[in-house]
Amino acid sequence: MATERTFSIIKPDATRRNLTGAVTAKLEEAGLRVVASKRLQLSKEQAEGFYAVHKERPFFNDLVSFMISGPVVVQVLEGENAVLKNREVMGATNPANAEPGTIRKEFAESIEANSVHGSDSLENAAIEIAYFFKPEEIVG
Ligand code: RTP
Ligand code: MG
Repeated sequence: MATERTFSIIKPDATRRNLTGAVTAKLEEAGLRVVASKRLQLSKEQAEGFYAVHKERPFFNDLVSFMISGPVVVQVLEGENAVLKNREVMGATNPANAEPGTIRKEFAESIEANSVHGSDSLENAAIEIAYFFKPEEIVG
């Protein structure tokens, strides 16, 4: 097992319902440690850049609008197999398909307003962490 860092976003549907702490508790209960965290209002340009891989997808414009509809909390999570562990505790993209006990099963409103983002690979985690954090803002 390897100690990894992954990147998480608590999305606007969750901050709006004051679920920042509840979502973070789920991450911590899964064995992940929050080693960096900040609350941000994303600009349209920031959201478009972050989700650039999805720019040809039919849901891209709606996704960007949703992600700038309110504050987000961006976090760096550290732990054993953090990338996979975070994906497991998040649950499936569509909350209807998410396992019981996962963040999306308990909190998500819809396939779009699904409360959290998590990096899908170690390589993307490094890119996404660097998009939002300077090295000195991360304290392991
Ligand atoms: P994420 O990137 O946010 O961690 O979620 P994911 O890997 O589970 O899902 P992905 O396929 O990467 O999609 C990114 C986000 O776009 C929104 N989405 N909307 N309307 C739709 O059909 C649809 N599909 C995806 C969700 O907010 C999803 O998390
Ligand atoms: Mg994704």
